[in-house]
Amino acid sequence: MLRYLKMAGGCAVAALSACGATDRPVELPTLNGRPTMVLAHRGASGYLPEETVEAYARAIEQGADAIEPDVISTKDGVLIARHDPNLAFSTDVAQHPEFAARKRTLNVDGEMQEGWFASDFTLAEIKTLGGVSTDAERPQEFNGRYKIATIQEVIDMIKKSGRDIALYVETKNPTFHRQQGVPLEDRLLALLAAAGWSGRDAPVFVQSFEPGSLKYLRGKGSTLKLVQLIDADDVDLKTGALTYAAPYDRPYDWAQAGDKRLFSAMVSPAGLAEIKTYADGIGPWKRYIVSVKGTVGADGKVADVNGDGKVNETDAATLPATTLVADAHKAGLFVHPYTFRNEPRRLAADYKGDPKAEYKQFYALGVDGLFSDFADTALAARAEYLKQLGY
Ligand SMILES: [Ca+2]
Repeated sequence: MLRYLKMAGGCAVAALSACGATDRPVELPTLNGRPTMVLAHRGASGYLPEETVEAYARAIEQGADAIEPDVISTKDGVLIARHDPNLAFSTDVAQHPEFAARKRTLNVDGEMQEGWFASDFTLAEIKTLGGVSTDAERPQEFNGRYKIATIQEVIDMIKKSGRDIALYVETKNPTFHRQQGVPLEDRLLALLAAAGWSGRDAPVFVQSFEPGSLKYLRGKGSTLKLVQLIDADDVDLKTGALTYAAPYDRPYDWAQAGDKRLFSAMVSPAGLAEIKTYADGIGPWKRYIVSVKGTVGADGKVADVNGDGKVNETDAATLPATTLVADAHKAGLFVHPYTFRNEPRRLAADYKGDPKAEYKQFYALGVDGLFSDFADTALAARAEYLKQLGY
């Protein structure tokens, strides 16, 4: 296997003959030996309303290795970047009286949702909306100012950058989109092919929680790099065990087919071998790799260790890493966990409020990429990690 080797002291492998005898090669623990990729989750979503042109532009400026749009469809079949088909979650649609009558209740992956759905709007209509922050504790001053990006616009931004940046798309709610009469996969393949991106070496990753979506793409003969996402509902802070509750218990296409397995089935050796038949990598929630556990008090409840009145991961310590990275690598699958964030309120206690500590832990564990809302911090941590190794 070709390894990405550099010699301590900054001597590259290509210049091996010119290196001194004291130089030693450092082998990174990733599947291909290259540094972990930093994947800008929904663009620079820690700073700006997610999945807008501005959020992707910021992530490109930050130097991300890939930018991640979720893919949903408009009524007129245009693929746009948005996490949820329900526009109420991430746009100012509720402030547009001209669309008031468009509000309705719809079944999304088994959950009845009230709101405005992208599949009821044309692209021209959606372009009149502004993106808003989906996190009340992040900056709100940009709400409504930036337009929703189309996937074509994101592709154009990558090409215009002239840089080696990958497009990391997720087919969102694929079964739902088929039910709405606007299936995603063929349109996505056509869009990518028109960009000249159709082969294995294209700067593209396609991820999905639904195996059926990835299998459909493979069945169409696509050799693009495909990534099986692996979710869970939460962590039981008493034990560190992952919990499973709908709709985060299993892929929706499994639920539809009566397949009773949970997402957890995907991380067993048999599950990984099955994924390898139709995908190239996995995108697990990071707690499948490093979970967290709180302190149980005399009352049998998880203690509010830092005394902030809330019981959450900031009161919990990380557990030893699982074997998932090694197991997946053994199966020939790369590993891209999600989602890494800067806010102290989201960090386990032993990172002591320093998001770089969490990144460095995962880099050392050999993850091949990671999704971050703050690509700039992930990149800074990577530079420090590589420097420590002599790069
Ligand atoms: Ca607390």
